[in-house]
Amino acid sequence: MDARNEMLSLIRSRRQGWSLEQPFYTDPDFFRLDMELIWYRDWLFVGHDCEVAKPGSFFTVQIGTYPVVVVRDREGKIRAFHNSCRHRGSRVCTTAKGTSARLVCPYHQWTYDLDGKLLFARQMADDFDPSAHSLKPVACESVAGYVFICLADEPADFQPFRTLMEPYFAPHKLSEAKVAYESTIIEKGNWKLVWENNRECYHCAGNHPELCKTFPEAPNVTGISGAESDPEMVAHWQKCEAAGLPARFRIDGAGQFRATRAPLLRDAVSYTMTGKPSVKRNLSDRVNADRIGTLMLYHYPATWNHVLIDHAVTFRVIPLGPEETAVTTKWLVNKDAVEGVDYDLQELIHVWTETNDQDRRIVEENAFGIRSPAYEPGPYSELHEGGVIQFMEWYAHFMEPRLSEGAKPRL
Ligand code: 3BY
Ligand code: FES
Ligand code: FE
Repeated sequence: MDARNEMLSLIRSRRQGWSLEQPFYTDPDFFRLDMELIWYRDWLFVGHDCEVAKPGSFFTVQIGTYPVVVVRDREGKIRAFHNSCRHRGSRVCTTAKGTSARLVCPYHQWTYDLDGKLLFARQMADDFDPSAHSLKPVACESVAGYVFICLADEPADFQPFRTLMEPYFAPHKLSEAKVAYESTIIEKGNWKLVWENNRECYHCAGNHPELCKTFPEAPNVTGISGAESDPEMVAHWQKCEAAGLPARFRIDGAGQFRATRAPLLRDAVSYTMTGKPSVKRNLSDRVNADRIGTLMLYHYPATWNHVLIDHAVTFRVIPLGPEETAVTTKWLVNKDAVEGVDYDLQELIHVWTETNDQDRRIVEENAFGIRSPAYEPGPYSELHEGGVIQFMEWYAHFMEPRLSEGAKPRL
């Protein structure tokens, strides 16, 4: 049986509420199918508006085999292009980030405008048509300070996500923030293990001593059910909404994204060891309420986020191989906050730096055990791992129709 049919039959025969069979976490052909059917087709968070603050600022990102450059053009619009020169295919932008008035290919200096048009190509034939050799665009949308791209020729409708996310995030003015710090860690495990771990806090008490000082391990905070019947959550939502901050738990019909606010433990306002703010200036002057807790958003398959009163922590997941995933974390603060004056960088990043490293080890140990021939799928806790069950449902329902589109009938 080919990999496509094998994956389809394993998805159809899987036990709901149980982890997946081994090849979903290890097999190179299954990985290629994840890339083809999810990562090359859906919207992916890649970075922030504030990372391309001025015309000509760009950053690059690699999604599987696709190098992409995200750049702000002269009109202020954020655009994305395939980072592959229309001459002989060299990467045009070769650094992680930069600023340039034009995009100049280092190989033979073909020169592109910030809107992708080819401006100069030296000494080509008389009948050479520059207008037929613009950089190829990649679909790109920016919402409330977050830049998303989609590699598909016909991208899915971005509007439902924008409609849900924008009112929650706009008051925090992340498009005007700055990245105080970023880190990328490589986790030796499949990207789905990174998500499975993220979608539950069953592991928190045993693994995250720093985070547990402020972040509640209650299943209705991380998971997808129970918050509406929790008086503390409902009171928190009412308080935030009275201050103009949408707060209620909302999830998309297909389960691909959800936003909600939750209070932090005790009187904590920030992810520090004391719970006290780590930045003296608030992120946004549009937020005028105390103890707003954390605004949490995920969007499968590439991002989860926490926005607090004084900073935001954003996460980007990118698969590197069947058993390797890059997780990039960015700490955003008010653009006028000065390091060493308004915040101590080590204090700002301490809790999530430790938490990320703890989660990396968890994912790597999980991957280790799954490689065993003795591994078999195990049951999730319905109470604590409802979020993981939900992730798996999303994955299975996303993959199944796409796999069957291309599956060859079995002989
Ligand atoms: O970052 C998160 O949202 C998840 C929730 C629980 C564990 N992890 C911290
Ligand atoms: Fe880019 Fe030749 S490959 S200019
Ligand atoms: Fe964790």
